[in-house]
Amino acid sequence: MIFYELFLRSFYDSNGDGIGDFKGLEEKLDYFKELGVDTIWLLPIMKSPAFHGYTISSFYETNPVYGELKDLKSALRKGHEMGLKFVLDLPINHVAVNSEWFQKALEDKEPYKNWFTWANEKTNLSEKRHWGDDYIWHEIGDKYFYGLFGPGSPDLNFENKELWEEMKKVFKFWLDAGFDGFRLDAAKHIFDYDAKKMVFKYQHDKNINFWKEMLDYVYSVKEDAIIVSEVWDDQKIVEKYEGVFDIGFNFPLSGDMKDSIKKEDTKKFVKSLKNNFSKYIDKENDVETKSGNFLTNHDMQRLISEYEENEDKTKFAYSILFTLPGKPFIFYGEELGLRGELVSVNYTEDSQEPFQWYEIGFGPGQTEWKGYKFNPPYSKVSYEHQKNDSNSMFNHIKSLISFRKENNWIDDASISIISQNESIVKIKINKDSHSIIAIYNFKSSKSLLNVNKNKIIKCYGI
Ligand code: ACG
Repeated sequence: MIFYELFLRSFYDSNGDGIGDFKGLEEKLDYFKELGVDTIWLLPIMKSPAFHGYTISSFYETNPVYGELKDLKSALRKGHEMGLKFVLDLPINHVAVNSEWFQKALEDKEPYKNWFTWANEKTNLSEKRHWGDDYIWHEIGDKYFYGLFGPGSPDLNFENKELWEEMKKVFKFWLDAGFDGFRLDAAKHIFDYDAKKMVFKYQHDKNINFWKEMLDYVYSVKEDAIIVSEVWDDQKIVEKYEGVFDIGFNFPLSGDMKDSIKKEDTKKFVKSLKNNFSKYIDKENDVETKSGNFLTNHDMQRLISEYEENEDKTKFAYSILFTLPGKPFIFYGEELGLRGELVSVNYTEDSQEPFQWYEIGFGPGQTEWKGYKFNPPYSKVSYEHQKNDSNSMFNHIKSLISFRKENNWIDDASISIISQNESIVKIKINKDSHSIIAIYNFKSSKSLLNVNKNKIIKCYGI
């Protein structure tokens, strides 16, 4: 199973308004087949005032700029016929300020007013969240509400059991629409405010209890639902959620892997394999929550920008990614080496520029919802330019995907570290009668994945 994280707005525009849409998705499903990925993680597509869709104004409606529910269903149906699966990003921790739920709550209407958390005279209104420098209480009219992700997105108060039932309806609605599973946004945040002590505080046990009930319900509707969770934290916290979800993003590994390649030093990578990937080391069949392996996502800067446009490092990083057990994820456009730098995790437009179909920057289906800041026309990041160039990023990633599909046993393999020094790491990847030796050279001068017949892979670095 190879995941492709897709931002619909930037993908393919069927009606000429410059914004990617469901019909465009349907028209371009063959692109995923060509690349070789098989499971599409769609970033939020519900009604939302925000470009990214993470603040939802109605959980039961599609964003009209993307099209109608019937268009979405049609795209999913056709995708299924082609052997693709679809996972929906579902941010349920909060809603949009302009949502009917919050607007009714502001008018003190039942039951909505209890669906949010309001400050009282004892609340510390200057409390900030533990990362970054943002306040968590926001003024509106004569009230203050709790909104961890900013003034545009009041948190839902899941102390209220009615909301649990409401969320089950939301899950069912989107499963019925044809989704095969969910990417659970902000999974550690459902309970992160301690109402008794009146402070921000993660309550992981309560989160786990909540997710277990939700997932029991999801599996009762769709037995083989695919569940991916986002718990962005260090290993100690991630481990608490082991076994709750099918797949969990491995944020620590991602960071360490990128850093090692950047610094041309294996130390962090090896440390991370031992600490954050330990469930795969020298063990078999011991993994409950599979490691979701990725290098970048929509909250991060693009990989090639992280490496100051060094294409060899970028290719090398993907070579490693596709040899590791677990489930590989690729963020749309990485296969073309799209660029994008982020000034802040609160402003992510710059890593989500339009997917470039044509070298001249426009043509049928090309999205143009925002101007190019990092990927101007003629910068050789288009599909058109890369598809026939055997050395392109596109063809590198395509061959890695094809390698991984031929060796899909790697998903559930275990690894042993055979040797390591500051330049080279040698590992054995093992499952039943299969085995491969991978040699990663962090200081070499070429970048390629070399698989030879006797099952030794050499990934050269920079
Ligand atoms: C998800 C989505 C994101 C979305 C939201 C809200 C959540 O992917 O696009 O924002 O719906 C935190 C949350 C994540 C969240 C990111 C953006 N991502 O936990 O759920 O913020 C620290 C914190 C993390 C934090 C991370 C962000 O612990 O909680 O993620 O920083 O930088 C080491 C440490 C690790 C530390 C990292 C980084 O690895 O171990 O703990 O993580 O270093 O320092 C969207 C928009 C937002 C908008 C919102 C409403 O993008 O702009 O405000 O929607």
